Amino acid sequence: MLINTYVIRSRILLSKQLICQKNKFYSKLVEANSGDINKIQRCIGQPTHYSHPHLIKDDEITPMIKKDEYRTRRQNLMNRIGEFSRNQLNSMKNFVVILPSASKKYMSDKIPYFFRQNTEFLYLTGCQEPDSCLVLTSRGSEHYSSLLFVQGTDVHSELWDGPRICPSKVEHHFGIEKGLKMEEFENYLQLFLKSNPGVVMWYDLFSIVQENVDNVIKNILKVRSNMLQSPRFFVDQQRLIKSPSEIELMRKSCQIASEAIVSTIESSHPGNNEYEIFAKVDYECRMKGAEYLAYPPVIAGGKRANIIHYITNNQLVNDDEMVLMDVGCEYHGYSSDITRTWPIGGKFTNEQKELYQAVLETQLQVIDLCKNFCSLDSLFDSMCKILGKKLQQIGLIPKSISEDALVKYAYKFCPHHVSHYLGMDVHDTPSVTRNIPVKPGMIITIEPGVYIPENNESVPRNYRGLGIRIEDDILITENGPEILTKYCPKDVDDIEQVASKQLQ
Ligand SMILES: [Mn+2]
Repeated sequence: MLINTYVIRSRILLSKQLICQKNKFYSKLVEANSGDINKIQRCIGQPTHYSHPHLIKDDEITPMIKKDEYRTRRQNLMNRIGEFSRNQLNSMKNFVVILPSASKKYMSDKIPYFFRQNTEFLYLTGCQEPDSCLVLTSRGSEHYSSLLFVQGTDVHSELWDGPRICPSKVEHHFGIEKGLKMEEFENYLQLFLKSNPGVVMWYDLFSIVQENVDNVIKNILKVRSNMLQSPRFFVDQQRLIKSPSEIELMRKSCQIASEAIVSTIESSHPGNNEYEIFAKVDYECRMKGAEYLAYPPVIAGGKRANIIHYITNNQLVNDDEMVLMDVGCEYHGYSSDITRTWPIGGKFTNEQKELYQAVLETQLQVIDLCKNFCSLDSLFDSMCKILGKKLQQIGLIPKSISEDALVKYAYKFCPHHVSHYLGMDVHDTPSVTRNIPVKPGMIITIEPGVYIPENNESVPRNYRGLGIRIEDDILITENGPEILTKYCPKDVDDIEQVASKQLQ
């Protein structure tokens, strides 16, 4: 076929022009965009709406938590401390709250550990920068000032570790009034203390979060006699009651871990090494969006379940053994904490089933007791009584003994508490006592267990070496307990079904 060459030539010319125009347009577009991107990247050391629009909405600082919520948290903390100062310290004077961020830590020469932000600092700022410090100052009125000290930009460090925020962008990104360079921290504090004599400093001297900040405070205390108080209790009090967005994050964290555990139990089989089970649950959690596991998991086959914090996870699991797996994940700063125990071969032995049933029934009854809003300590007392009676029925505890003796016996079989608060940290808000009534908005674990060491000759041989724990995460609501880990099966039949899924 013949083709008119003129047409072809003119088409080529036309398309060349078009390409040229297009190129100019694109290069301008790229220039404009890269300018913006460079600007943004130069200023921020963590995901934002601009860099991670799939993760963070435009009014959020971290996923699902808005700038306003962080602002309210700081305001509430200042109100609580202000009220305490007036009522308990009889101090109408100004005060300053100093909350350091975590430091970068190294496992060996220039090799960093994965960074995890100090929880209190993260709770009040949403900021993921290491070696920073939040300073809140009150001048006796309702108004308080917020300052964030950051390391600031540095070409060499940023080449290795990625972008850092410029102090000038702190207000825009975190809603904190002012950003300053960390190197100005000591001077600022000295000046503030000088112009506000007798000011109370709220800083926790007993847990060193960042050595740099700690040294500054200690140096100041050598020459000044300012009163020092720890803000920890007040931050913990606040963190104890979860906000609606925190509850949603916890729901998701619990759902991810639950589903990961189901897949892991399904794929487990006799002859597995514990580390294979570890790898599977870790993989599943991350694939579902969790950043990492919330703590080193316990994957304990057979008698190793009796070592409460067994994290070696390097032994083979035999056919007739159970696996006790205590694992949770961290999802955008919120931790789940679940334990399941299952027969690796898909079917419990009679003794395993009998003990499992005792632990499960105890757990269900203790969860139900949450509707009475009793304290964690009183849940523990109830757990000992309920479990003790069940072990009496099985014949592992003598029948005719006093209630006191029964509780002591049960405690021998379950030597840990039945509950702790849960949230951003696995053992959340540890400065809050466990003898206060639970309230709506709190999240707690319920985790009874039975552990029978191999050398316990007071029980029949077939029970020796068994270890079982069942743990769920519970949100306290006005209408009673809500099990956030409900997607993780635990009934005998369900567990056997899941455990034998790939063995059939
Ligand atoms: Mn726990």
